[in-house]
Order: sequence, then C-alpha cells, then structure tokens
Amino acid sequence: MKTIASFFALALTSAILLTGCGPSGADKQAAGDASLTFVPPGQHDDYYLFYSGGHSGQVFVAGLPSMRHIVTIPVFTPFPGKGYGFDDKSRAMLGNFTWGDVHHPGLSKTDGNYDGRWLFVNDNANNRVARIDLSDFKTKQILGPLPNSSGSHASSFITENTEYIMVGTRFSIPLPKGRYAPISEYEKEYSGMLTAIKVDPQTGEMSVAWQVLTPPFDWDLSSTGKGPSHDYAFFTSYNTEMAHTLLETNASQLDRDLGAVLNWKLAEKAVADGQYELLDGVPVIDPTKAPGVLHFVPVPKSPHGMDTDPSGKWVVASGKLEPATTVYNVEKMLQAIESKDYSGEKLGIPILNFDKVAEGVVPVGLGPLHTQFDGKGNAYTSLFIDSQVTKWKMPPWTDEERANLEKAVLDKIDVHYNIGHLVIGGSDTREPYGDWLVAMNKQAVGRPLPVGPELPETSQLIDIRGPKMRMVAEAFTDKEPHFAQVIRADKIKAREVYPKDENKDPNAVWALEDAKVTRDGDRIDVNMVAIRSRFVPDNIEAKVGDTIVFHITNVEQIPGLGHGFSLNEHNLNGVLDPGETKTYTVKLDRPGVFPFYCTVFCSALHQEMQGYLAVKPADETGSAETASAEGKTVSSKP
Ligand code: K7E
Ligand code: CUA
Repeated sequence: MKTIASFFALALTSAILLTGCGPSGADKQAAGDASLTFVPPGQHDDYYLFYSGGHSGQVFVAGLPSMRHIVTIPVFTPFPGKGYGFDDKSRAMLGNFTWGDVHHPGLSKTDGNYDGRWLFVNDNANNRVARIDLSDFKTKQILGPLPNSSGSHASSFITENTEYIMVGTRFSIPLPKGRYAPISEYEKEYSGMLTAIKVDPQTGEMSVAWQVLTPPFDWDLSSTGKGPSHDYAFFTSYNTEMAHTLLETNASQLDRDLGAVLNWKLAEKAVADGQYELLDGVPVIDPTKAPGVLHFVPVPKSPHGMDTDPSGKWVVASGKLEPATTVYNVEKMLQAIESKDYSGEKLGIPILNFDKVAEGVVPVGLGPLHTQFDGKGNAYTSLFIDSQVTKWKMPPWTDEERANLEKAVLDKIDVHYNIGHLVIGGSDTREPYGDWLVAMNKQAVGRPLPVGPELPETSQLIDIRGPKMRMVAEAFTDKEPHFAQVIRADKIKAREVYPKDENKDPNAVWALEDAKVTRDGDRIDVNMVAIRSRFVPDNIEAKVGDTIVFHITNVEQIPGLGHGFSLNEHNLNGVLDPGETKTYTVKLDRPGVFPFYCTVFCSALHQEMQGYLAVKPADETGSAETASAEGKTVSSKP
C-alpha cells in the first residue's frame, strides 16, 4: 500500500511539474528556498551586509539572510535624510566634493578576524578613504585627496591587525600633483603609487604613513596577507603595457600582466632607515633602491581580483581575458624571494618566476573577476562573461586533480546578470562564516519592475552550506555595488544614544535656562536646546550681514528620539540624534523672517516644534535679541 501511495504521490507531483498546473518546478523551488531567508517580524538577521554604493558615494546596510535594506550610511555624498553634509563638521569633511565613488569596503580586523570597530571605504574618483564608526554607523573621517595618488581603486584592504589600509592607484600621473608633463611622455614621466595608511589603534584616526613609487601601471585590486603572508600585500595591475590611449586594446597586449608583491614590514624598515624621499610631505620609497620592498609576479591576462585565502598560504588572481584563475603558493613565493629566483625584471623591479610560484591554473570559466573563500577549503569565483559563480577546490590537490584541474571545479550556478563582485562573510579573515554568498550586479538586465531606460540593479543570495550551491533570494540594490563586507551581527555593539556625560562639545547646552544668544560684532552664536517639542530659543533677531552660528543640542536620552532643524530657504537641514550637539553656520544675506522647524517626527506636537529667525535690513541698527516662551535671558556683547 505504502509503495503504491508513494508512487501516486510521486506521479502526481511529476504531473503538476510537467503540466504546469500550479507553480512550476522552478517557482516551487524558489518559494521553498525563500523560507531560508525569512526573518520573522521582530527578529534580527544573523549578519550585517555592507554594500559599497559606487558613485552614489554611500554605503548601504542590509540584513543577511533577509537582504532587507536597513539603513544608508552617507560617506562622500550629502544626505538630507541624516542631515549629513549640512552641519559644519560634515561639510568640512566633505570639502569641495559632493560625491565619491565607493568601491571596496573593508572591515577593521584584530588577529585576522573582524573586530566590529570600523568600516573603511575608498573614493576612486577623488582619491580619498573614509572611516565609518560601527558604534553609530556614521562617517567620522575622510582622508584625502591622498598626496601623490590618482584613483584609489585598489582600496580599502586592511592588514591583519588593522596596522594599515592599503591603497593602489588606478591612474598614473606626473608627480608631485600639479606638475604638467605631456601625455605622450606617459612611460617616462608618469608614476603610480602604493600607499599605506596608518590607523590609530585607539581612535581609528587615519594618516598617510608612507608610499612606494611604481611604474605607471594601473593598479586595480589588492588583498592583504595573513599568517605566513602577514607582512605582505598583493596588487593586480591591468596595464603593464603602460599604454596611455585606447587601453581597451593597448593594455591587453601581453599574455601576462604584473601583480605587485609588497612587503610592508620592509617598507617600514626602509622608512626607518631613511631610504625615502619626501614628496608632498610623504616619505616615498623608490623600490629600486630599497631591495625586498617590491616584487612583481606575472598574472594572467588583464587581471582584476587578487584574493588571499583564510590561511594566508594561497593567493588567487584572475585574468579577465583568460578563462582560468591562478593559485599562487605563498611559501614558494617567499622561497623565491629568499633565493632571488627571478625570471627577469621590469624597470628595476625583480619578477618572480611564474612557473615556480604558481601552484596551478584552475579552468573556472569565462571572465573570472573575484574570488571568495568559505573556510572549508573551497573557493568561489565570479564569472563576468558566463554570468556564473564557480565553486572549486583549493589546494592541496590530489595528483589526479593536479593532472587535470578541471577536476577541482566542483559546481557552477547561474546568476541572472553579469556578476561583478561576490562576497562570503569573513572571506578575508581567518574564519569565514561559509554559509551565504551574495552575488552582485555588474550590468543590470532588468529583473525588477521596469522604471524607465535605466535598469535597477540586483544582488542574489546563494546558499553555500551544501555541496551544491542554491540560489535562494534576490534583492534590489541601489547604485552601484562593487563589493561588500559581511559581519556577524553580535560583533557590532551599536550605541543607543549619545550619553550626556560623553558629550564634550563646548557649545552644548542641556538646561533650558542655559540656552542663549550671544552677539560678537557681526557674529551671532545661538546655543540652542532641542527638546520635545520645542526649540529654545525659538525667536531670534539678526540683521543682514550677520553670520549666525547655531549650536544645537538634542537633549533627549531616549533611543530613536531625534530632532531635526530646517531653516527655510537657507539650504539647512540638520538632524540631531539623542544627546548630539551639532553646529550650523549661516551667512545672512537678505532680510526677511525665516521660519525654522523640526524635520524629524518626534512627538504628537512635533508639528509645533518651530520658531522664527527675523533678519532686519543691514542699515537698521540694533543688537540680537531673543524671546521665547521661557522668557529667555539674552547675553549680548556689543
Ligand atoms: Cu567594480 Cu572591485 Cu571597483 Cu570588481 S570593482 S567587479
Ligand atoms: Cu522634534 Cu519633531
């Protein structure tokens, strides 16, 4: 009976699948798998996913595995939703730029694992690197434009204990910056640069430590060593040809480009020994004069990603124009360096012998870009042309596998667009999480509802817990993800408020009676309290020509209780989290009465949280005065 029942059940299922009555097999599969990513209301995701935002200049935070967008972190771009780029501090941080091109977020590490303190991101367009504090998901520092650098694409890659952030220049220019040399003199007059940015272990404060001068290759991507490769960072370049025009063909001549093997310990030593020249204030090492600092290694054709595995024993690099990825053996590299076993040199830099240091070339498929690791001996490479992810076995290989590395290829899965980066949580650490893989869009094919000529981008979630990869979910992803980082949720301790006793802003005021307006010549300082549901003071007098400086403290100490501050027609949109003080400087250039109000919903009487700035014409005399419901005292200097 049982057998017959099973037979019928099977037959029925097959019939449904075959006739298309009800959900199709693919739909059923998708519906079934969707439950794997479901996070019920009120529960948290297991991981944070930080996407780079490309030319949006932002970082997007999603939960994993739900893929739900949680928050946007503005970095290089003003963002009214968070009042970023409107207060004096964030405006100064952004400088004259209103955007950046974020490519590679890098989490801070301790002992080779994420420590949940900071996220660093690069700006490829304006040669900057920013630090996001993971206690409040806010950008705290923007370093740059970096001296002697153009295009910080090969960044931000973090060494094992966050000693350095490594940066390689995508473009080469005549140095120091500001010097002219004809483009036809590219080979001779232009230079690339590898930069080490020091990170203060207490504060996270970044500063340029030293740089290594390179030929005018185009440095593309980087990764840092760990374990046996601790002292090293690796970089790929796609223009060993040193072409300066029509790179599409001119930079694709050679079968192998040159990657860089940088020994940052020896670079530190070279600087300590005075083997450098100061260029634009930075100690710059000429690697032809400081042996050991830089080696080149041949990398198959027009490479992109170069990734170190969790053990630090293997480095994987892919050439976009070769349907294979190369595994380098770090031990063999170190031996070759030790014994000076070179196959030649380029512009005074020794080149490691490819055949001596490459462990094998794995035929992963067409257009390999980036590789991630699951910590269980497997690697996953994105294939731009094939629109696939290939799972393959890392060395050590059996003799049989070694004889035919096709045998090391374990699985392939289709993704539904031309994939660029992919990420496995902790892939660049000693202990990858190894459960999910997020595949990121490189060239949208229009998966979501159409919204016009521009195609929204997506990323797809792949379950890598079993022997075969499984596609389980797809999410809309704002422009334009290049890379991402994933960290276990319990690694991040996000603060709930800014405690009053930690607020060190000298202009903070916490009591209503301390709120005040002070005039000093043409400058008016307003020390203002924002509290449910009023501003104190809320009536302010000034005159044309004055500079008014608002120091606003949100005195709330309840999580989520933010206030906003919008001054009509003055392009001022502030947001203040509980316990935060921010300063806004406005030059008053025309008379009139300008209302201000709270932009953040904060209570039933949020709409009443408003006030007026009355600006007299310049010729009318009179000092700043204020009045408010509290009958505020005014201190006024002549
Ligand atoms: Cu889009 Cu890392 Cu800038 Cu590759 S990069 S795909
Ligand atoms: Cu404060 Cu709305």
